[in-house]
Amino acid sequence: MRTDRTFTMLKPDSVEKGHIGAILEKITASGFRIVAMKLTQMTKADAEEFYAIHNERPFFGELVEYMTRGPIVAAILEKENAVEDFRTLIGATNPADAAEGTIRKLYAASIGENAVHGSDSDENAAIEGAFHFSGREMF
Ligand code: IDP
Ligand code: MG
Repeated sequence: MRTDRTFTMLKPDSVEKGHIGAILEKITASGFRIVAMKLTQMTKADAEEFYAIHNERPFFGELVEYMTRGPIVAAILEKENAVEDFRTLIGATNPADAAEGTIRKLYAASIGENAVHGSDSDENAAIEGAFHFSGREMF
């Protein structure tokens, strides 16, 4: 049986605040295997493409600015039921609504600067993983 994959980014605020280690520890302790990982910085064009689905939203400019202001950790994660379980682990988009113990509850500052990304479907996980990694970088 195929094991599911999801895609994540530890966003610029997580890197700036020195939270990479703590967040990765939480992810691996929750049973996710790291399939691909790197420190990288998105260009404005990259972020506009990655978040194209939100380009009509009032916060789009702010989102692109935030996501390009410094490096991120991009990673592909593997686990049974990866997409849904990872969304549960990170918590609600707005940390004020996120459950206790979730990554966003622990590390996010606001609905905009919310520490981590998690894919919302298997289809988007594959698209987003391929956006950041070549086949040779996936294990
Ligand atoms: P998600 O990351 O929980 O899937 P989405 O609705 O897909 O949330 O939004 C993508 C990202 O856009 C969020 O993670 C957050 O960084 C940003 N964002 C979402 N809603 C707002 C908002 O109301 N104000 C500012 N930024 C927002
Ligand atoms: Mg989303």
